[in-house]
Amino acid sequence: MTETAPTQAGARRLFFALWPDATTRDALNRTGLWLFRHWGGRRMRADTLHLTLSFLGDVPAAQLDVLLLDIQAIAIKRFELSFDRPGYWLHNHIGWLGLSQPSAPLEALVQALRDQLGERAIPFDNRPYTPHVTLLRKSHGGKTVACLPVRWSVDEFVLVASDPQSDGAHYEVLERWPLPG
Ligand code: 2AM
Repeated sequence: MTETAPTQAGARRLFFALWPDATTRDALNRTGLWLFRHWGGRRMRADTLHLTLSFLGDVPAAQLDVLLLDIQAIAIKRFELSFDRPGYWLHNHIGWLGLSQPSAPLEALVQALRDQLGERAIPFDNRPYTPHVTLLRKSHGGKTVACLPVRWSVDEFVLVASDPQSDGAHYEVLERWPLPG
């Protein structure tokens, strides 16, 4: 998706996400290099790699306070994901890594977040959820590529602010919610 400057004064561009630990980030980054060799484009910086759970867009400061204070822990136990499916979208030239099998705990986590946002009348992008880690932008894509799966142990979700800059978006993790063990 295209990053543009927030439209409202004091608003911040926010999204909920899974943020990888160093080992997972390195594995994702290596897959990004592998896909880049096949499909070209611009690699995402390693420090920006993430899985979006719910994209909110520009959120006014007052609603950010509601998010920080009011979003409740979610009673979904820690779980594992296997990112084993590379893909390319023609419409936005993104190369990504996703899941070949749906993940019930991931879908439950996304739904629980959507429920909490709905209860608080906080708008979010409610299109069907397609889990993917963006690895390449402005890519030309190409023939199907096989990748080593990247395992991701999910033990928390985070709220992130996106700050568009000339070298791409910079992200700041604003808050973390651990999942029960
Ligand atoms: P993308 O990587 O497929 O562009 C920050 O922009 C994060 O929110 C990215 O992971 C981005 O997905 C995701 N996102 C989802 N919907 C978006 C939208 N409508 N505009 C911008 N980013 C969006």
